[in-house]
Amino acid sequence: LLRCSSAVSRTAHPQRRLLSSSAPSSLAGIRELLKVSDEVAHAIANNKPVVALESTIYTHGALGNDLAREHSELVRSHGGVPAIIAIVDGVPKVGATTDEIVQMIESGTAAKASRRDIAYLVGMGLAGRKMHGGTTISGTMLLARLAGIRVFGTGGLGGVHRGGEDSMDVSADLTELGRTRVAVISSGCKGFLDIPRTLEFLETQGCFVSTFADGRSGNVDFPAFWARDSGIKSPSVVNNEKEAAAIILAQEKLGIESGLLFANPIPEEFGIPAPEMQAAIELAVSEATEKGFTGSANTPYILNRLKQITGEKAVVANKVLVRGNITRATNIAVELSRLIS
Ligand code: PSU
Ligand code: MN
Repeated sequence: LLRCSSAVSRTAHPQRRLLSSSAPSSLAGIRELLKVSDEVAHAIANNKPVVALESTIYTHGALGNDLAREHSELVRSHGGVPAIIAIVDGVPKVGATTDEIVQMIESGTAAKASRRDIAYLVGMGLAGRKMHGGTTISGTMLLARLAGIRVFGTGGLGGVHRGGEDSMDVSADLTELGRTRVAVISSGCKGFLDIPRTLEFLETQGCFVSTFADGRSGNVDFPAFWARDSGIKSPSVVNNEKEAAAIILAQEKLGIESGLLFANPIPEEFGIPAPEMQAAIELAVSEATEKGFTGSANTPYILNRLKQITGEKAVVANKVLVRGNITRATNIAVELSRLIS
């Protein structure tokens, strides 16, 4: 019943097979240009548990230079193969090295790359102007899907910004989740976003949203990044990684080409209740508006300001929750491999 025949079939030409059979036709054009590392291509072709990692969190997340290496080791320590996704010197890569990520950070010039930016950065690279791009959740999903990767662990999802009903600032992460079948594991989205409207938008987009119950019964909230609770009920819950893997596989077997969002609340002892963050968030959001940090510059500005205002506690919490999500993502990928083989 659970046998699956798409990207994971064994073959003598893993990379060619992978890139010709697994990608939705709308992404066909980028096949020639995408560089999948040998390790990741081999892992995908042999149904090993591969976990995609985004690079905006490294280039624009204000969390330090060592994070990519720590995340890669974390995936490996749980039996997975990490696939860092980034545009390095104009080349879209699945399986970028941690050294490449450090170079991107140190250059100080990496662009934040969502779906709309990919052709620009790659095209400019072809024209001889080589630029780096830290891929957001949307950019990472697109390239992961193309390579045949099913699972992606990260920190916070973009969303509908406060006042988004007027500004129309709605993250491209949400439309990507409507059109690209990759499972994203995050801690929900940050409290500086409009969480009810974000969930409404995801429903309209046809994105499945579920929260890990962690033994809780009754109402389970969709989490708000540092806070386990948001006051908004999650549309559904899952109890463990096996269930998550089965849902991902069902989506694939049904041929439903939209994304899945699994929300994983921050561990209780590291959670910072929303009221504690409230004042800092209000300040950062209003400063961003005053100073004109809108559009794609809004999220990085707010992330950086919150780090300055709230200090180490919020940074530690941020790092802890990302690690929790990447661990979950790896465990889900391991369960998926078992279901498929
Ligand atoms: N939220 C965080 N940390 C992040 C991001 C969001 O708590 O690093 C990044 C992710 O890469 C996400 C992107 O995909 O910001 C969303 O940006 P925007 O709001 O401009 O769509
Ligand atoms: Mn935006």
